[in-house]
Amino acid sequence: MTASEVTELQAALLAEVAAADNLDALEAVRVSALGKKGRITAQMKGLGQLDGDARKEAGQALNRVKDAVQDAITSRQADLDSVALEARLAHETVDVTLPPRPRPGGHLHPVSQVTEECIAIFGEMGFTVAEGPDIEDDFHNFTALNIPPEHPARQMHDTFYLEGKDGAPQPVLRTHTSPVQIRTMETSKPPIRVIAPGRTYRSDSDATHTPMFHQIEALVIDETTHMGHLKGCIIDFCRAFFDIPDLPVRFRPSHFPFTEPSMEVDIGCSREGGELRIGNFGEGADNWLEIMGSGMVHPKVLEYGGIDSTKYQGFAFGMGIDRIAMLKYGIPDLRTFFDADIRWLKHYGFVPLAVPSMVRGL
Ligand code: 2NM
Repeated sequence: MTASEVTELQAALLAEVAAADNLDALEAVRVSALGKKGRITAQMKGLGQLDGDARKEAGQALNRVKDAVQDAITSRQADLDSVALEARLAHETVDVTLPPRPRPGGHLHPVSQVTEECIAIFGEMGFTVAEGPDIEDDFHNFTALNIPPEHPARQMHDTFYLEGKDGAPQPVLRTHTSPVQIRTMETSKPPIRVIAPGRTYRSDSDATHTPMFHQIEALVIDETTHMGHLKGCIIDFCRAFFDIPDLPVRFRPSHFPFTEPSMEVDIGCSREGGELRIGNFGEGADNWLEIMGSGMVHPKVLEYGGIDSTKYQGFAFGMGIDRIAMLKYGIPDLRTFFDADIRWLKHYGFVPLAVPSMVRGL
């Protein structure tokens, strides 16, 4: 091949590359030039018949053609790729600002929804979420909570005991989420502000009790945490959760082993006409509904959790998630929560993409 023939071949191939107006056409050009039976490849194979300097010179010339053609293909490919992308972008438009479809197929269980609502409210107040095991040891479920061995809450009819190792206290299915608070005390230093939502278990089954239910408990510990903080936190929570700004909240003396003093918390309601309604029904209204237990964490509990009770104090409270879900969403029967009935879920369930938040609403 003469030098001018080489130049001609290069010019012809570059023209073909430039003329390829889609990726398939470009690939065809590449194969016809650089493929196993391509025109450049064929010339390369012919080099063996030349000798010495002639072979070297022709080889270098062909390599230059090959590089030039390869470069042209690469750059043409990039151009065609971006043209193809532009075409797709123009064709496949997606408006990401559109709201989710109004009714996707699945639904969130009210327990999940209410848990998320609580996390949103307490999250806004600066609480973080803590979790712990469902299977607990005797220490975290009872002893550290100042529940002595003879306490009725420990008896077989309330607690699911599991098989344990010889000599050691039997493990239990946690009867409340309080052991999570103990574990939090053990592993972190005050100030502490956590909520512990989760499954809990008690050997109890009737119209208002299921053997597995859900609790959420809150714990705040700092040097000067006091009852005023407890009251403000609980009142704010109740009003936010039920979305009733003037909801009456009442604290009634009570007793728990793990708090001193202890208070039960009631919210205002009306039972007129046999129908329960939560809210403010005016001066002199005297209908109350218990929704949680609360108190200042017992110094012995702080010490069991490894916290110096001469320096720190705290408050805690707890409530049943299933129960507050029934109250808020008017679900009459607790046992239906665990029937896994798809029609029930469709009726009482929530749209998964409508995540509760204090900004967009619960
Ligand atoms: C309740 C009522 C009152 C409570 C206490 C604790 C802990 F671990 F800090 F001592 N956690 N939760 C508590 C206090 C729970 O539920 C009815």
